[in-house]
Amino acid sequence: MFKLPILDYGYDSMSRSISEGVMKLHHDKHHQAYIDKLNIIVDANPILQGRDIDDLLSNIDSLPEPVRLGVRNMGGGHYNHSFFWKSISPDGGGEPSGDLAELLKTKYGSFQKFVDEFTAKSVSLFGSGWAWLLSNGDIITTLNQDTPISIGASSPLLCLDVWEHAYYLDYKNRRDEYVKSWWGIVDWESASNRYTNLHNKP
Ligand code: MN3
Repeated sequence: MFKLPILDYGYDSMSRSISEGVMKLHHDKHHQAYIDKLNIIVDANPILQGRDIDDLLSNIDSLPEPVRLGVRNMGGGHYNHSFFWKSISPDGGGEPSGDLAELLKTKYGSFQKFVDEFTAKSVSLFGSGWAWLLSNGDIITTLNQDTPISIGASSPLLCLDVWEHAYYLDYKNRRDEYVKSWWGIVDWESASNRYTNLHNKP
């Protein structure tokens, strides 16, 4: 059975971008709801049992048709939110260093140009979805709870939730202000570590 990950920071520690109330609601209610619905599907389908979320989502096309959409939506919701919590930190903000900094500079010309492009894609995404930085340096968006690991994309390093539930209570319709403030809590250290670990894989 899947469980809600415990955050290693306080709900009130992101308040320069996301209020305590939204953090709590988003984690305790929205993320939990995806897990509850995923567990109902897993409970009813032995073929899904004992498998981790990466395995299920990476092999989504091989799952039985009747459960595929449920795993895609509810499993994706669990995976994406888990990744989102790891993408932010009370000590976040600033810029990456090391190899990841080099990658972004090589690919976009400068860190600021990378930020501008990620911001533009996040703000202009129509409807609900996610923006991702991948380990090849690409910026992609996914709709609803779709996830890069289901579409054979490069491993994700960082993600941003641009569903309205992520920001509406703090920013109303001003998604651009939410995205702008989010750069101040981005956990570049964990993104850099993910990038380094991928490169050092045997
Ligand atoms: Mn969300």
